[in-house]
Amino acid sequence: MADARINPEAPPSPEHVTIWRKDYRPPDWLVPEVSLDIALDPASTRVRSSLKVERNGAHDRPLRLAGDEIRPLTVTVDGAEARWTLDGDTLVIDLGGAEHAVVETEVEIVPQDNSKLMGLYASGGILCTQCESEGFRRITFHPDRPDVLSVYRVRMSANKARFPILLANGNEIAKGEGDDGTHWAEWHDPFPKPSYLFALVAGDLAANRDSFTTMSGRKVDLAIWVRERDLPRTGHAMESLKAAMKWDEKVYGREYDLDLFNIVAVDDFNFGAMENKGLNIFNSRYVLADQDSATDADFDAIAGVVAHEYFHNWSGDRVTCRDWFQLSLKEGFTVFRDQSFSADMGSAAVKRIEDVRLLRAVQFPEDSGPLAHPVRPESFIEIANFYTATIYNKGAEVIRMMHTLMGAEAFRRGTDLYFERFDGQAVTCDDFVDAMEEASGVDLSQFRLWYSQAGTPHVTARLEHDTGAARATLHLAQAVPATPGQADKQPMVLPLRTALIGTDSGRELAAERVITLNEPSMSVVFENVDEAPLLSINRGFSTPAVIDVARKSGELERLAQTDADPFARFEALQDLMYRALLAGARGETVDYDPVVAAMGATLRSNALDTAFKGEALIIPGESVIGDRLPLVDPQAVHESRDALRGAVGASLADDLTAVQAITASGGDLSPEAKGTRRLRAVALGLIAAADPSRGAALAKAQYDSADNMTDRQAALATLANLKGPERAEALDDFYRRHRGDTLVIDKWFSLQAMAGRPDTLDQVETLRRHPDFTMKNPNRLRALAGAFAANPWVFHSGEGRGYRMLADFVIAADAINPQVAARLVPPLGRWRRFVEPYAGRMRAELERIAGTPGLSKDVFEQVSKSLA
Ligand code: 0A1
Ligand code: ZN
Repeated sequence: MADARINPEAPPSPEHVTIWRKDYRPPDWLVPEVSLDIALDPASTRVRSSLKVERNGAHDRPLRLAGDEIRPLTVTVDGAEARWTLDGDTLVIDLGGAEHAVVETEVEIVPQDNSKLMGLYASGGILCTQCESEGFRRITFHPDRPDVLSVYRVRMSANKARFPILLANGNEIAKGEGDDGTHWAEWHDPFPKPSYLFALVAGDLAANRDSFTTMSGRKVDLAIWVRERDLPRTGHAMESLKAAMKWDEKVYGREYDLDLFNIVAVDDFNFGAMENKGLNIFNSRYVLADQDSATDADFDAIAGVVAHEYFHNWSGDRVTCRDWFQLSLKEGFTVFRDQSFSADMGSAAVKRIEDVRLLRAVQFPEDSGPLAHPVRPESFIEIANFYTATIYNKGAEVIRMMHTLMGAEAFRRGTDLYFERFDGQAVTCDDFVDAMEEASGVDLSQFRLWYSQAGTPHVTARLEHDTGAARATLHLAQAVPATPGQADKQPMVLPLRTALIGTDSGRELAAERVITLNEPSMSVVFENVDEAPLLSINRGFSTPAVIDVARKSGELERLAQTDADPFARFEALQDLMYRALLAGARGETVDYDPVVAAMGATLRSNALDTAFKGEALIIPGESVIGDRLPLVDPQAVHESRDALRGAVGASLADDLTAVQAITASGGDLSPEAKGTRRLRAVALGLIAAADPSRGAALAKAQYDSADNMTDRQAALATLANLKGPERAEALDDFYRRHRGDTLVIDKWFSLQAMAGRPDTLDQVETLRRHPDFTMKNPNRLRALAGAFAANPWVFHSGEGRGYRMLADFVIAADAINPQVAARLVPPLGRWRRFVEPYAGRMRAELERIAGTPGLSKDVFEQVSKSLA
């Protein structure tokens, strides 16, 4: 075949090129049908593909099919030998003047050697695929862009004993036995889809089967596929799936469309899970759970991720993205949908607090650092680097703001119009906003800046009260900071849910309303304010902004006690904590009394539920404290936080001891029971901060008597921070008890890497050599390297040793799995935020990574942008 190549010497395409949104062009060729014939074998898989292609518009350009680490064995066009060449990894086929053709190729791939976990790979004896964003090109030659939609027919064959189950998208239409112990199955997916939603799975799997009857009365078969021994841990995922199916019918009017919905759990997976049409593939940590192995947070995460992937069936699969710059079209919207689902299933207040905590911990730093990018980026080198908190979580906040601005009913009219108008199409964020605007009648022209401007807006607020005139005036101003490539910003649309509360009476002086700040500054007048008012602003975190309020003395204390909005009440208490924490970090003398009093009142309040108390009493972590300082001295932040924890633990010892003693049955997953366990954990940590030996004794007792992983893990986390014999005893016991249980052993690694101890870096080094440690498994790598890098005091300790260790992890992991390696870079990328000598040492490690030969484009992009 080689002699048919037009130019066998064509140079490879340059690596690390920047792709721009402005360069988008519709595809030259469409592919209405794809037919695959795959002979599966971990050591050598043959993929024969047949593409029906159609010229798209009038042009004379050849067909270009993307490939990645594959070589064509044969290429034919309409059954005859083709004229083709390779441009780097891209297969270029000359189709002459044909308007359509059938293009067939054959390649060989080696799934067992695929350590990048993109394309077809092996995970613990299972063969599975991951194609988003650009993995399909590692399986076969294809345009592999989301605006090329095809109907897929897939025939798979494999050894029947090793791979008794063969799954793909859609429905199974035929199956049979082959020669030499093989069998085959043919699957057909009637819904046209982009290649990133293609999936297949082959393995020795058992199913938890159930069914769901849709609102129009169709029965859908549901199955969760896992290893036989994991079947008892699939119940929660199945219940979550059925609840999500029902919720999407009720809240969005969306019904499932195939007769079958499969979920498969694998241990080796780069992200959380994947919404392949009719065949979702999951990281096993988001499927498997029981009382003994999973915490409440794990149970909640499973429900959230199962729902997220299911919701993608409409927001992602039926209506997909035109190009990868539009990623937030499906991700922001789907995160908003899964957040709303989880809020409806449990405590809405707690869910909102958790979502905002995550946004502030991950997205705000991203938005103010070297990797800041708009919700709809303008360019990228490696799209895998853009599965970020900005695209997902800030993207969800943008959708939430539309909901706030137009109200639930108009919002639903908008989503109905969006789904109806764009069903079966690949569209843009602007298409979404157009539909919302049209259906609601709300003008969203200025609002669209949320898609194009990066950076977290800063709002300043000051409330004036004229007692004589019984009038209050709220003065608001906004500024959006400069971000890489965007020096000047326009004023944004910031919906601020606001109310005024009587300082003495606690009554509502001005009912809650949405104030839309859309000018650089503005003033809002409230009449009939006959009492000194407290300002309750940005309730429910209605705008993802930093709000700086000029507060009178005592105002936060009053709000922490009286605000009727639980989120605002939480914020007031947090702001009191920050006041003490920041003063401490600046080396000022701190008055702990106000914050201790407010926390005590919260703890003792009869009006507040336990779940809320558990959240509200969490003292902010070192990283988010640092985010509120002009420059960070990690040691000073650590000492300040320790001091506050010690002061609270000592002053509230009796109250804390009382709540630490209250237990909830391990099998009870109600918000109240989860809240009880959460509050216990928070109390235990504070008690130990003030009195380590008492803390150790209580933790040991909690560990020994725990009937669930939440209590056990919380106890172990406290012990892991402490000295004394209980620590090693409990860690050893935990390891012995859960040995071989991958997901729980991940916790064992993390807990030690998260410990706030002077010798934690030594422990991380020891754990790196532990026989259970492997960099090939992304969960395990994150459990160790990701965890210690998220432990600020430890990461910044040892005169740069923590940075060196992280850089070593990045360099070693990059040779195995670039996507996962690249996600370890951001902690070093924050170097500009730190005082010397920290900043220089962090930068030096980024430079060392940058100088490593053969760097992937994933790590190259993160590191070069962090240094720029
Ligand atoms: N669409 C998935 C996220 C995802 C992206 C890439 C992956 O492989 C590298 C896997 C999953 C989601 O939002 O759940
Ligand atoms: Zn998603």
